[in-house]
Amino acid sequence: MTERTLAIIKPDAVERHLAGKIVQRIEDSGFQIRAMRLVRMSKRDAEGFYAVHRDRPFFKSLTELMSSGPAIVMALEAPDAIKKWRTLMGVTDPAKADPGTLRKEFGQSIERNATHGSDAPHTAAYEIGYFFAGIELI
Ligand code: IDP
Ligand code: MG
Repeated sequence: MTERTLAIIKPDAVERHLAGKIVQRIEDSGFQIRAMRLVRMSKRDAEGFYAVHRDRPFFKSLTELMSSGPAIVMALEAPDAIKKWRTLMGVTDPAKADPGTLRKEFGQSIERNATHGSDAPHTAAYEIGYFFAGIELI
């Protein structure tokens, strides 16, 4: 089933000039990019985006990172896009991610792990809507 997911190239990866390589991997993997924008989140924007994690010990540091510089937000489309993108990213902690995954290759720590991906259809819908108006989705 064709599906959409929200992908983010996080500020740690944009700052390290890894965006081009990551977009290349997305295209090579067969995703259609349906929307894409460079966004500088405010602290409040990042807190809203990661609201499900507000009680976690890393919330403050995570939202500081996400608002520390520009990120690239994308709506990606493919059959089974949510799972497919999470597989390409690898697990949260780069040290535990499979070889060849984006987080293994480009992540620096469990927090500075280069990319974000939605984890379920309802979060994908919410997260795509957080950054893109319907008219911006191609
Ligand atoms: P996910 O990005 O793989 O879905 P989540 O558990 O949803 O992982 O966590 C959201 C983000 O919070 C992670 O991508 C990572 O940047 C950060 N994070 C998760 N767990 C930790 C932790 O134990 N320490 C520091 N940062 C963390
Ligand atoms: Mg998550």
